[in-house]
Amino acid sequence: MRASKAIKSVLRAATSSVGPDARNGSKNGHKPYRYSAFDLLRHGFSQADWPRAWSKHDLKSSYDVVVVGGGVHGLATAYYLAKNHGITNVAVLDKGYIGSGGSGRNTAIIRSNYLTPEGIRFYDRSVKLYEILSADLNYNVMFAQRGHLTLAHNDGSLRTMRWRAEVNKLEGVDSEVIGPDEIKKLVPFIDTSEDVRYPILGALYHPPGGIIRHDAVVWGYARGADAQGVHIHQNTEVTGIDVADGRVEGVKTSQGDIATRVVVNCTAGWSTLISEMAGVRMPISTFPLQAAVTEPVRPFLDPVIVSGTLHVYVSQTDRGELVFGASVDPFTSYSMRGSLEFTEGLAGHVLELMPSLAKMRLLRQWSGLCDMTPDFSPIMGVTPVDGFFLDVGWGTYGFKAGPVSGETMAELVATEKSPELIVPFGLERFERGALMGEKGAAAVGH
Ligand code: PYC
Repeated sequence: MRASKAIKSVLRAATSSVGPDARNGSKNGHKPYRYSAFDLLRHGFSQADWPRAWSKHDLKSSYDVVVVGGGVHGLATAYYLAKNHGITNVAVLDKGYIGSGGSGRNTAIIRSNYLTPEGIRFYDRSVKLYEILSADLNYNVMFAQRGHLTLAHNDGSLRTMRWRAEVNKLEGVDSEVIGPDEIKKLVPFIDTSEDVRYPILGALYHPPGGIIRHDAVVWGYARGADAQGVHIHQNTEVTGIDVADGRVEGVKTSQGDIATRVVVNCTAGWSTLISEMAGVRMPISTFPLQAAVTEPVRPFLDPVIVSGTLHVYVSQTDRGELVFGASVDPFTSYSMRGSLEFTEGLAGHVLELMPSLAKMRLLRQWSGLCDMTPDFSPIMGVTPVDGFFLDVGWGTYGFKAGPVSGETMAELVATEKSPELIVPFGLERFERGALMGEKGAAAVGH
C-alpha cells in the first residue's frame, strides 16, 4: 500500500511541469517544457534532447546592466534584478564557465554565527534566503541544515565563542556554547579526551548552519535569471571598462564591446584587476585557500566541524565524501593547485581530531582564491565612479553570502540607494577608519 503511494507520488512529481518556464512564464521565448515520467526515462537512457538550462545568446551592443563574474554573486544579482525590480536587459559575463571560480571551489558551508551585529544580520538574511531557495528557484539546491560546531581548544577561543553566542542571540540567531559531553553526543567519534595536544574545551553550536550543493545554487540562479531574459555569456573576458567624466560608459570584452551605464564587479581573485580598469583601487590581497575531498563512505558525520586551532574544517556531503578545508596559504598567489604541504598538515590535524579516519583515502584537492580585506569584511556598494558598483573582498566567506549579496546589490542598482544591510561594508569605510572586524568569525585562523 505504502509502496504504491510512493510510486504514485513520484509519477505525479515527474508528470508535473519542470523548468523555469513552469513558474516564470517564458519571457525569453523558450517553449515551456513539461515532462512525463516516460520523457524522463527516455531522456535518461538516450541522453538526447535535454533542453538547455540556460540559453546561449549573441553579445548585444548594449545592456542596461553588465555584471562581471558568473559565480553565485553575479548570477544572484542578475536574478534579483529581474525578479525583484523588473530589470532584465542584463548581461552576466564570465571569462570561464559559470561557477568556475570561488563558487565551484568552496566547501559549501552556510552559517550566520558571525561576531559583529552587522555581519550577523547580513549572513542571517542569506541563511533565510537559502532556506527558501529550492522553492524560489524551483530547483533542488540540497540545503542540509545539520548544525555547525566551532571547537574551542583554549581559554581565548572559548571566550570568543561565548562572545559570538551572546551577540548571535541578541540578533535572534540560534547559537550557544556547549561542552565536550554534548559535543561527543553530536559527533560520537570525535576525540574529546584530555590527554591530547589540543583538548576540546567546548564549542559554539549553531543549529541552522549546514552545507549545500554549491553547483546547484549556481545552476539554479543561472536558470532562474535566464528564464527572465538575462543573458549569460561564458568565455567572455572583460578587457577594459570605459569611463568618461567620472561615469561608466561601456565594457570591452574578448567577444566585443558593450555600451552600458552600469557595471557590477562580482568577481573574486581578479576583483582588483577589474576595479583598476575603472580606476578604482581597493585594499585587497589575494590568497589561495586549499581544500580536499575523500572517497565516499556511509554517512556518519552530521554537523559541520571547525577547529581554528587545528586549521581545519570538515563536513560530509550527501554523497558520503568528507570535504576538508584549511586556512588560506601564507602567501599571496593566483595559483589554484593543491600542494603536498597542505595535504600533510591537513591529514595530521584531522587525525588529531578524529583518529578513526586514518584509513580514508583522499580523492582530490584544489584551491580557490580568497580576496582578503584588512577587516575580513566584504566591500559592497558604490564607488567614486558613477555606475561602477562593488560586490567584492569576500575573503573566506563568499559563497554563504551569495543570495543576500545578490538581493542587496540588485536593490542598490535599481534604487541607487544602499540597502541598510550593506551600508557598513562600503569602500569609504577604509578612509573613515570605520572597519568591521570579522576576523573572530573566520572558520579557521588566518
Ligand atoms: O567561513 O564557514 C566559513 C568557511 C568555511 C570555509 C571557508 N570559510
